[in-house]
Amino acid sequence: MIEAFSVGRVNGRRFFLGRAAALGAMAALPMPAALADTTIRLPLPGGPDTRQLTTEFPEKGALVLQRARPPLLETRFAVFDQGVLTPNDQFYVRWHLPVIPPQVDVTTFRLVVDGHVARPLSLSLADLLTLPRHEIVAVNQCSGNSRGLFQPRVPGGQWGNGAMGNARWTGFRLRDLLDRAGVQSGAVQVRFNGLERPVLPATPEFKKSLSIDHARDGEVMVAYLMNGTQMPLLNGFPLRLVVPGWYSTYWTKMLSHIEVLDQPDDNFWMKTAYRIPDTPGAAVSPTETGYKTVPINRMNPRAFITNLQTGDIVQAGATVPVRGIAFGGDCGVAGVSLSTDGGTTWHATQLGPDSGKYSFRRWQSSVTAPSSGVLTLSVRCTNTNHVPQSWTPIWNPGGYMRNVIETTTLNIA
Ligand SMILES: Nc1nc2c(c(=O)[nH]1)N[C@H]1C(S)=C(S)[C@@H](COP(=O)(O)O)O[C@H]1N2
Ligand SMILES: [Mo]
Repeated sequence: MIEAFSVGRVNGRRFFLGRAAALGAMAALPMPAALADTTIRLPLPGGPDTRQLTTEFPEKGALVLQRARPPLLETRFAVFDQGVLTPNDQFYVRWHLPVIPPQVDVTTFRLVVDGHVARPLSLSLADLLTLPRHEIVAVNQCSGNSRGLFQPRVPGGQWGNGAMGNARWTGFRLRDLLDRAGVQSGAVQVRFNGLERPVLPATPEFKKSLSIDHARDGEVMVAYLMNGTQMPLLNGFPLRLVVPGWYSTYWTKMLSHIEVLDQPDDNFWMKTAYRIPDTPGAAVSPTETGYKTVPINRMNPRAFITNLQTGDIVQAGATVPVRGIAFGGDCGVAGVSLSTDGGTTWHATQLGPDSGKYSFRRWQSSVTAPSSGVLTLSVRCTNTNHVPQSWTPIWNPGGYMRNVIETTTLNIA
């Protein structure tokens, strides 16, 4: 049984109501017959071309199974064509350590804030709901999204492009919480930890840190709702950190401990893992060694076509609607352009409503199919910091930060 909660309203203030929801333990949900044993096309260079879909995870619909324990579940790319927000039951899932609580008791749960603070705190969910409410729409993207497309191939989860999602996050600013605890002078970083644990005590717990200024910037927040509703357990119920514009490795799920540090964090997940080359665009050549590295940080711009796939067939001379999503990374989308000639000429597409600078932005356009051969559609986002996507795929041994211009090739009938 998973102890879930619903959100109610008393005296105008939202609060959590504990309730035992019969969601079942992991892997216990019945699988709709239509989806059992279904595979999906997800071709990666060097294979495989197909993947298994799973509906076996609680509160989750059909996701691409990359690994079961700890779960790595990818969003089916077709989901991104359906709206600007990624539905909670379709949102990708990534965990590092296998011992994830199958339930969280919302009445006994506490968030601890300690370390270099004047007043260490241990707060219930009800306490946390008294903090001023804050909301943002933001893209949550794994550092290794699209890693499976790296050539030469690199170790790690072989994701396609579906290790990302966009949601409305509701909660409170981290700064407001830190102010309650009273950060002391000399604080340099803030470290975050969740409820899950490794199998062996020798394995380092999953802890990530942000600089004190970043943690207090008024954008970093702790969310208790995702798309206006209870967060799925696997996406961090009951609380998760949201770090707009930064890769999701910092977005600690099941957040239970916040520690203000007066020394830089040198735990494994900061010092050794999730580091990128300190080079332009985090790119190195596959043979390069001895370069300096830094912790991965801000996201870069990306754009995708969502209504067409390579190999689709269009009629000669037809008007082809083309649409998709884009995001600026660590800032907004300035524009999305489309090219049918490999980048010699670009034309601007029409942008959809702006849901905030850290959100997906929808775009649309149409092109005329040629009389024969193929139609190649390349799409490029330029962000409001004037950073465009480029034609050269970056490479680094972690398989991080892919953002090459995407090209979809259609066949003419
Ligand atoms: N507690 C906890 N939080 C975590 C992780 C984790 O392993 N444990 N993984 C991080 C990484 S690397 C990613 S990509 C995102 C995935 O978020 P999602 O599962 O909600 O899509 O969670 C982040 N937060
Ligand atoms: Mo990740």
